[in-house]
Amino acid sequence: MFTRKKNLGDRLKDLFGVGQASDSQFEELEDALLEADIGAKLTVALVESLRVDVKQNNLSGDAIRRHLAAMMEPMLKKADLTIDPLALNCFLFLGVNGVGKTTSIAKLAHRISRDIPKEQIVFAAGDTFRAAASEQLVLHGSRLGIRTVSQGSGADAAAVIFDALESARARKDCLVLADTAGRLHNKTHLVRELEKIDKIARGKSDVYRKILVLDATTGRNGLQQAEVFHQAIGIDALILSKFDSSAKGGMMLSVCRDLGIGIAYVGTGESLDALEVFEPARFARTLLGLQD
Ligand SMILES: Nc1nc2c(ncn2[C@@H]2O[C@H](COP(=O)(O)OP(=O)(O)OP(=O)(O)O)[C@@H](O)[C@H]2O)c(=O)[nH]1
Ligand SMILES: [Mg+2]
Repeated sequence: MFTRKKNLGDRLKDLFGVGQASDSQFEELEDALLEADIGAKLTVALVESLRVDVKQNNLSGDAIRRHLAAMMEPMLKKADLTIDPLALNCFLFLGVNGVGKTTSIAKLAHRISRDIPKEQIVFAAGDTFRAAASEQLVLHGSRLGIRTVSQGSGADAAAVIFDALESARARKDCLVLADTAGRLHNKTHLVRELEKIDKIARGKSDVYRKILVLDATTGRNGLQQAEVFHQAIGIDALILSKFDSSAKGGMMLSVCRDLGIGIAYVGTGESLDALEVFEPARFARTLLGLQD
């Protein structure tokens, strides 16, 4: 199991008592929000307006945290990843090394296979950079009963995704979940490779979504990752992985607000079941340690 560091919720739990909130309590709140990756500007703005509301409404104790959660909720955006059952859908998974792309593909397939026959779901092993990457996806596929299109390491990622989409079209499959290598975003030639994949996936599918996976434990760096990928090819939805191991994830407020991208799912563990539909209210409450 994880050794949980003292996270935002734990820090805030006992911060505000029954009496009037003091300046030092608001300072402590500010520190805690900063440490939870909320970002300096947003933290200051949140605490400022919270101070006013607390005074005006005479809030104390847990009511302060609940109020803060309600302030955060509209800053968080929900992304829709609805699948058109009569079309060929393609979800392209992006993200830096080790964030949880491949695991998220398996989790999402597991989830979706409740609604769509797994025979109509295909994995595309587009991470051709690492030798073991295709095998990892093939293994997930065979456990789940899902076909994987792969060409092994060193192959052209765009060609693998092309093949997967062509065969899916021929077989009247419904969904292609395409993996990519976790290093595509910051070198010019690699961005060009991403653009090539993007063009093929767009041209060969009816519904196409680019999903960026962000690791909750990487903190503010997640915002930079989102900026880089969004600028390179445009991102439609986010998956926040590893929200279980730290319950850090405050940077998602900035990602939603600054980039206007919504979150579709939250990964809460390594098992196939550990993928939850993102709900802004629930997320804000979890972040602040308010889960029921
Ligand atoms: N605790 C926890 N672990 C996760 C979660 N999602 C993924 N992991 C773990 O994170 C590690 C990396 O996951 P992968 O899915 O291989 O990540 P990736 O982005 O495909 O990595 P590369 O292919 O190397 O770029 C694995 O050990 C996963 O089990 C999650 O939501 N919670
Ligand atoms: Mg992978």
